[in-house]
Amino acid sequence: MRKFAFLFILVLSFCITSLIRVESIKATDPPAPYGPVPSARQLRWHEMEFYGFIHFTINTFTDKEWGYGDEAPDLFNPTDFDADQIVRTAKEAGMKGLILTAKHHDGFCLWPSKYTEHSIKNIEWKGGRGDVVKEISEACRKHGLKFGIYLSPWDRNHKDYGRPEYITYFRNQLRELLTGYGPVFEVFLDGANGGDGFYGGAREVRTIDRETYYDWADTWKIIRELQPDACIFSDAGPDVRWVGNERGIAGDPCWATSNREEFVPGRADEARLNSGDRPGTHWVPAECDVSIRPGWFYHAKEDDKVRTPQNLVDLYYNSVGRGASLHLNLPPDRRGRIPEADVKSLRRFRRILDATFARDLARSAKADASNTRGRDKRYSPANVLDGRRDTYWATDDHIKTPELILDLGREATFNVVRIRERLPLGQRVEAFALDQWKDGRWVEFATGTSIGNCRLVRAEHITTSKIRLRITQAPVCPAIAELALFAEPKE
Ligand code: FUL
Repeated sequence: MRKFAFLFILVLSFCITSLIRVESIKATDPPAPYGPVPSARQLRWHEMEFYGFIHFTINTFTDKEWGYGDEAPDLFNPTDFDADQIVRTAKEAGMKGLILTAKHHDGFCLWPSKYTEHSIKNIEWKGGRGDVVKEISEACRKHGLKFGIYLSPWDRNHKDYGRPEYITYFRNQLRELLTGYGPVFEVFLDGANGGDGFYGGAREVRTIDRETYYDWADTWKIIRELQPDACIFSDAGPDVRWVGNERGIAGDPCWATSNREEFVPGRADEARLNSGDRPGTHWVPAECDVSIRPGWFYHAKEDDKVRTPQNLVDLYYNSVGRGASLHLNLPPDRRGRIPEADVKSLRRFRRILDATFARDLARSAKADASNTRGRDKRYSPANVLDGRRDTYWATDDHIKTPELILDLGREATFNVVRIRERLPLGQRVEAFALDQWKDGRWVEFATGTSIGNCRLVRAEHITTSKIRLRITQAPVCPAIAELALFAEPKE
């Protein structure tokens, strides 16, 4: 009897320890985050990927890119302003938001600001009751686009520009824009600053100390207080950085991290902004701002210089496809509408992207990996196939250069591979390679560096039944949220 009891206890304790072991395998902790990680507002911004810019002001009517600041307000006189047409065009192009130049360098305000007479409230258009900021922000809400503002720090009209009083003025205007027009997803703070201007009639050159004049830390606090979800854009972030050029081309690599404290808005190393800093002190992803025409504002002489659909598609791969965002400018014409040529090009661009990304050719593949973290299903290689950003494949901590194979079950033809990392765990991968199964062996067809939010590898069309992702360099184990295959339509 005693012997039986002893045996029973032995079996029971064996079962309990095995259960605990199984439990501990199941309860494998996620990998520790590596380096800087994104904030909640940055994560929301990453999901947007593609949004628009609207440059519209007196310059549209004077055929200039930079107004001097002495323009008569009544020059602003759109003949057929249509906020709905502007926002619909953006939406049909696939944009997730729109940022409007509420005030450009010439100082004219597209909303009836209390703090200046140089605004839309003192013109004949709409009897002085017009408000472009209101109309565009409301049309954005109606069509489900997020709304953002551009308020030029440089103001060539204002008499106090260059003196402390102007900072109060600038901040008052920020407050008006951030409280009167609903939620704002991004505040775009331009780097162009200081030089000659009207300045209330002084007509002189004024320069400022870019480091101290705006007391950016306190100015940014106003944005945080009034619109905590808004990302702040400038050369120095703090949330989103300029990509270092206005051609819409992110670096390769383009790290989402930057040593942002080494930059000042309006004074930055463009090459470093283009590639980011690795490992970097902060998460400050890049935004590629670029215009669909040569200028930022509408000029009739550029009507035949609208970017082609294929050129826009290339921009998409060179920005979104490198982990940055594409911020594409659409300048309304003197009617106050996006011109037909631009609309046409955007439609075709959208059709190409839709045809490409409509179907992930790997969706029903079988995924296998050289290692799965704790052999736990939560980190299964199959997670790269479910189209979600919050599930991912990860490996044990000491496995930094694993591989993942997708067996497509049949031959498929593709030329685009999309890879995403699990962003809340930081940017982990430093280099990777892709192989196709060809004539009974693996053949490499692409290599790359940074992944981050999105890496689009665009290759020749490949027909194969299996592909392999090899992580070839990483300081820690990878966390891959997506591996997907697409085919660009052949013209
Ligand atoms: C530049 C400005 O000077 C241009 O006019 C435009 O607004 C562009 C987005 O930023 O720095």
